[in-house]
Amino acid sequence: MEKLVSFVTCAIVLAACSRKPAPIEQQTTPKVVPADGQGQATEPRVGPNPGVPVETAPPNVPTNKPAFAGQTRANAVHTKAAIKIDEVAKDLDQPWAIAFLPDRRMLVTEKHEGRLVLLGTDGKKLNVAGVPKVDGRDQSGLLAVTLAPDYEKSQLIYLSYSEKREGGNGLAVARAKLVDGAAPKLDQLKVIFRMQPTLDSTKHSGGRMLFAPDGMLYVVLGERSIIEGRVQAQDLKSHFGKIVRIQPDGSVPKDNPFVDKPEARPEIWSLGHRNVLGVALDDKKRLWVAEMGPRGGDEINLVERGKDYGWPTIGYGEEYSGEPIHKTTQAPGMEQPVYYWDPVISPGALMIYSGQVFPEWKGNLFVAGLSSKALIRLVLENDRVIGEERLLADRETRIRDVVQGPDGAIYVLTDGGGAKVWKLTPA
Ligand SMILES: [Ca+2]
Repeated sequence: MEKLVSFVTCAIVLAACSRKPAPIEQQTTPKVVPADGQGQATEPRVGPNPGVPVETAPPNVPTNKPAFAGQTRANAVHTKAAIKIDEVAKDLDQPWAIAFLPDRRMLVTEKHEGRLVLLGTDGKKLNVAGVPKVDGRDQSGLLAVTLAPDYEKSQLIYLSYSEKREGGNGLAVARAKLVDGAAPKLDQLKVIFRMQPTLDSTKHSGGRMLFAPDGMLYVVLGERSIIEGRVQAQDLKSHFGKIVRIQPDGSVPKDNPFVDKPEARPEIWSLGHRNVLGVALDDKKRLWVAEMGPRGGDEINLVERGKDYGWPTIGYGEEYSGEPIHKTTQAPGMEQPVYYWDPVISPGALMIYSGQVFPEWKGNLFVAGLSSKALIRLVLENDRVIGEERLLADRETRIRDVVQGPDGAIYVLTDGGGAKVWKLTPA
């Protein structure tokens, strides 16, 4: 049996290796394959050959120089094995996040309508009743869903969403008991956190959440996009442009970095973020984020306690109008991104692979690419990016979320109307 397996593996690797690489200029326009074939193998090789960067377009801000070698435009790497893609769900409406239940059903949020969908392993959908009313305009609505670490005992789930308030809106985090069955519903719903202050903006709420091994919940919070919010990313009196760390009941952990500063909001863990939309832990349980930047300034950051990630003082991008935002790309007391993209890829989510199904992907970062319409793979060594790959680019589809399933397969949630969930396994 072992021999057979290794023969099959070799055959796939050989098949992949014997493909004649196309000239670079042809590969930058990837061939389109039908997007809805069940179990169809896809050609993972999109983009230039190894040894040159994946990104070939000119930067928006060519005067900006990286702070260290490899901070941007890493050389292309290619996955050896072909990938099989199975469509496991379809017809989702503006979905934002997926979370697996222990029995491998999925919870999916639908942003604009504020629907929480319980997705069966057969693809059948049930709407979960009792979701709070959301402000579903523009980038707002029902955002992330996360299970409590003790879900099997408590049945508690956490939702982040934009809520309408007197004088504007803001992100809220609620937890509730998921009552399972033919008519699933939420019970004992309680709001445990409210982003402050209230502001009238439909953009940059952040919203993704993650439980750390110490039981604390990290919630990422955007800076609301408008200038009035943007400047608060450096202000400890505001939650805007911060990552917060709270107890599962919303209370403040005593060891948070700013609890002794009377003027600071005590939930703050890190500051100076624009619009973090991806969070993941690595095998050392460190917090990595993917941050939606301005034009020419998407970032990957390794987030540490109490540190300042620079926005809007420093950065690598510019306004959408082409006007400058930052005077400089570096400043004392402000952290450099591990990696940045100019032009941007528009990260929707971040996942660090730790499964057994794709051995060659272990420890790699996966970014859901919205405007880049790809699943972006980053290979790291000593906390630096040494390779980049754009997977699924042949599907030309915006990708909103990416998670590792309990089975070790990778699940990709596409964006917009008529969205799908794809399951990725080796072909
Ligand atoms: Ca930054």
